[in-house]
Amino acid sequence: MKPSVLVALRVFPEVVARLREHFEVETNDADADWPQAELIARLQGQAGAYITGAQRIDAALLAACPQLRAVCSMAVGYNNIDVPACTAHGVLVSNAPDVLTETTADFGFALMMATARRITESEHYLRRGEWSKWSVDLFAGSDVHGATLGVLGMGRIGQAIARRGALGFGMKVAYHNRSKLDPAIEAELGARWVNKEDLLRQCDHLVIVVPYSAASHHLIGAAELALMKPTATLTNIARGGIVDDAALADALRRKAIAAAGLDVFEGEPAVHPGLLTVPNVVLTPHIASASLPTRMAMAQLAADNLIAALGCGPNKGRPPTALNPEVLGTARLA
Ligand code: 8YV
Repeated sequence: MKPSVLVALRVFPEVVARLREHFEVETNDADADWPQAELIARLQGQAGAYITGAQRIDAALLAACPQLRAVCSMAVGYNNIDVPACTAHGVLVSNAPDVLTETTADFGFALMMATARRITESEHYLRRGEWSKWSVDLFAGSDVHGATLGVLGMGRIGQAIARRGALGFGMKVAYHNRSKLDPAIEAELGARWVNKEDLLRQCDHLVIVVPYSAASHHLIGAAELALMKPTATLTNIARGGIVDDAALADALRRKAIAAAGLDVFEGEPAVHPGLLTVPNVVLTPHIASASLPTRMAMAQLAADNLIAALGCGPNKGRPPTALNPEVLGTARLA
């Protein structure tokens, strides 16, 4: 008998068809996120869960779903999954790194440019019919080329953004990360490590790409925003909760920084009301990885992982991007 799996989000039909070659598949065709109790109820008897960033996999869920053997996410960020608890329960976890790096970096750069050059703010003005004449400082923003790019979190996506800035736009790159880059990569990017406070003080355009964890909760709040130049911009494509949205809305309202570009929000899809009423912010609905080819690659990678984790397909027993491969071969997955 085929193992059964739950696909907790609406995903491309090609991907579901592939999963059906190996599994009995229950899908979420309504495309609405199930409340936690319903997710747990639907996971009863399922060997695998195909998820994204919106489903919470915690110790209580694992205890309530003893048949679960693999949790495969089509997102790179996995702050919604308690990986140590999964490991303790012998449940394999995978995420979807690499396939979205360049697409997400494209978007981060685009959002930073739209923020610096006030693209949506000026479009709203035009759409409101307020454009009556050219004037010398109409929506004058700040330059991107030649400016100092500050990258907070220098992982794969941070480096891809830095590369765009340094090689494409002649930007000076400063970064802050727990670990320093390999000197050869620093040289290629012309990137210099600075502490967080200096990064905030020096940068013209800050781009936030750190993973979310308890340690990065409100990494940027009122005190950090106060260090930034009044001409600086802040772009967040990482996770809601890294920036204190209430403090950011206040800083934008007071023009303590010039502008912000936000793809992620605390408590999304809700957005802090203060951010909806200030003009100097570009807001997008968590779409940094959303090019069709990339979303397909992310979805297929999650399927590759699930198929392999549950002992099927060409990678049988070797899920390509497992986060806790140490559970392979243990009781639940043997
Ligand atoms: C996803 C992301 O779209 O991969 C991630 O970590 O943030 C995005 O690419 C999002 O997680 C979907 O929930």
